[in-house]
Amino acid sequence: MTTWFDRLKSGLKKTRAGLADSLASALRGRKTLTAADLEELEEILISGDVGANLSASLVAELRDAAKKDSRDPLDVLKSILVARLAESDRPLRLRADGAPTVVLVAGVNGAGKTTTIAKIAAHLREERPTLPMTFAAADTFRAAAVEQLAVWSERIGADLIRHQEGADPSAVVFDALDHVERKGGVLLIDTAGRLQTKHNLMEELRKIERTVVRKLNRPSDERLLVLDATTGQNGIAQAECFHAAIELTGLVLTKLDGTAKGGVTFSIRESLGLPILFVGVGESAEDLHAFSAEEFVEALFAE
Ligand SMILES: Nc1nc2c(ncn2[C@@H]2O[C@H](COP(=O)(O)OP(=O)(O)OP(=O)(O)O)[C@@H](O)[C@H]2O)c(=O)[nH]1
Ligand SMILES: [Mg+2]
Repeated sequence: MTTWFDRLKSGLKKTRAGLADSLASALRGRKTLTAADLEELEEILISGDVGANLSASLVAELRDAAKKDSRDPLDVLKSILVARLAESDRPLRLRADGAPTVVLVAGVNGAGKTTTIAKIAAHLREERPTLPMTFAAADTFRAAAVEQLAVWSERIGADLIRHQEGADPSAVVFDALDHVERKGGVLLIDTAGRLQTKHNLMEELRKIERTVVRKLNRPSDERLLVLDATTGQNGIAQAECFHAAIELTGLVLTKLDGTAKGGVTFSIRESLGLPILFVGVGESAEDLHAFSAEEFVEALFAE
């Protein structure tokens, strides 16, 4: 059986080739780091989608740390990268007070929202076989979106709350909240993904969140943004837009397997200050996993 680490390692293959291997050959075994070395390093980081500001600050940190640290400079850089990411390590928060946990999942078209919901639910099902789970099909924009969620709900054994195509997404959420107030457990809300520049989508998300607040007298427990890693630095602008609308609590970074831009993980973490809860490296449920900074950096630089 392939372990998660193997999957992560293989999912990060392109980023390794585009970023980690170059970093390793620039640093491994070096006794001293010259100004030219550091400059080269910064270029590698920037071209690996780590972002200009973060790249400069990582290089400065490495320059200072390498003077005091006798380890191989590559290991020093790895420690720095882990430290920068580690603040973000936390699992999905499930409520412990018996009230339902509400997870709102947002993101642009095709980012992986619906499949992420299915994958999270599949994991929860395995860990907590008796936990009631409900999906709210609040992507009422396309009938196919509801059908996709319906298939998953049957496979996983989750209840599905749905209305007809074109219905008000907030009305679906209202009914779903009604359902979980009785049933308890976890409610995962799937939303539409029309472009973030469209005011409508953001308005719709705000309205969904307002519905939760009105009905439960508290905000949703998690407001997750699913980001497609292949969008690279553009993902940051996207995330800022969603954050302004619904005050995100965390990120899910999907499709790391499809890109050499996995370095964006570091700049997303740094510029948004939001935890990365899950990363995805493929289409099956086993390809989504809770994020760990240490594991991520280890897998990225694995030989
Ligand atoms: N390779 C790869 N594919 C993924 C990953 N996550 C999701 N996908 C695929 O991306 C495609 C879109 O996923 P969906 O979950 O339907 O995306 P969505 O955000 O719900 O899309 P809309 O509902 O159209 O806005 C599907 O074919 C998924 O299998 C991943 O980590 N790696
Ligand atoms: Mg969807």
